[in-house]
Amino acid sequence: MSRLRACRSCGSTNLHPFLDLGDVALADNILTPEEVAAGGEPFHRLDVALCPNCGLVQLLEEVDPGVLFVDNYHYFSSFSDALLAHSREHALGRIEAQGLGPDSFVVELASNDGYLLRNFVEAGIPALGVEPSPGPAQAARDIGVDVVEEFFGDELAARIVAERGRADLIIANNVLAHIPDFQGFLRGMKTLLKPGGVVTIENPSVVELVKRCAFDTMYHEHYRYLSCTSVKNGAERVGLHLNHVEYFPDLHGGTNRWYLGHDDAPSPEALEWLEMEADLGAATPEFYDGFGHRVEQLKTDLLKLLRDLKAEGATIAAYGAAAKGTTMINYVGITTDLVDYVVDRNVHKHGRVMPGTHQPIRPVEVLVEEQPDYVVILAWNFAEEIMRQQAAYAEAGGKFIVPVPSPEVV
Ligand code: DWN
Repeated sequence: MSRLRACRSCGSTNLHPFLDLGDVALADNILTPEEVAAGGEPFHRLDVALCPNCGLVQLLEEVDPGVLFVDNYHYFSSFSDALLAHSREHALGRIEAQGLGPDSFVVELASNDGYLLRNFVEAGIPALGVEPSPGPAQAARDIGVDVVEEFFGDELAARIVAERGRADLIIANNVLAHIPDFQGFLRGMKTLLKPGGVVTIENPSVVELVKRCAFDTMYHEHYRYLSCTSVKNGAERVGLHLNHVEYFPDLHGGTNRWYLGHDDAPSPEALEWLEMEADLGAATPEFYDGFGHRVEQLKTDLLKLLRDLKAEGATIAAYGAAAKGTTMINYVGITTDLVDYVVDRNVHKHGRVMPGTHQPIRPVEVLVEEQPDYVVILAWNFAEEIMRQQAAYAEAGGKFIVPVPSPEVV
């Protein structure tokens, strides 16, 4: 663990802290009850600052990625039908747009369980995943995806080029925020990308995060919170250029897809997004000041709602042992006297407990079996999918609580 002294992108030391969530458990450190009883569960300060020089929002306390993404990391992308559909659409779109075929080469950084590369493998297009977490990496191999089980950076990029050549397409979904060395990761992309090739990067937008009060998407796995502005500035520092921007409002609380290339050829959409962020002041302290007060108000409102319901004798569970769920329950203080357990479809999480507050994680079928009066949807980014899936629970009288942007019983 280390405290940040200078911006991870431009090196400026003029950082502007704007949110402090206190000591929070590690988001995906999903322990067994025995591991909790053994003691030593790590908690780290979760505080965030803006670099006004380049617009990058970043954590001030960095936890070693080897601690975050190896032993107890149980995040598997394929447990979301919506994400699988979204990823397949992107893969097929790139195959068509770039005319990818058997002589092409596609690399995904943070390829997880093969949720996306499987589409290229099925199309007969040579593909390579880079995934440091052993569980997801093995799950990818089990479906025929070739994986390098390492962290990506300058050195691995050069090794891939030497062994496999440069890539026509590099995909990096929900990973540019996940590695301490922001510029080294981007330099690796520059090295690996074939002339005329395309990099696509997906990540939740920090602008939407602030607008939606989605403070719970801040956790130690996310070293930074990205905007078109900060991605453009970071990319240009290594000789890549932001050439196009797409937006997916319903994915992970509002996700941008940024297209980078060796050439500087911005589309009208890219220029519009950069202008919109400039008009909002997304790289200025004023845009972030006041966010802390809104977060504190959400905490107060959610705690009051849960305490009032418990005072009425209600039973309350939660849905989604999500990383964002860890920040929410730890910062708000949703202990086991308020929420009894958390359900999740990810079987790798069953029998374990939520980081920090230690609610048991159980199969989703429990909701219909035990019919708690309320279910807090911690994975609110999938609320529609989850409520559709749990229609039987709702038909039997169960009610959902969606905590973001402000707590609401639906
Ligand atoms: O950056 C990251 C984001 C993109 O994904 C990663 N560092 C970790 C992860 O964050 P998260 O865990 O908050 O993401 P999810 O995908 O919102 O987590 C959803 C949780 O809910 C997973 O544990 C799976 C579960 N789930 C479920 O039980 N039933 C999800 C769906 C859609 C469902 O129907």
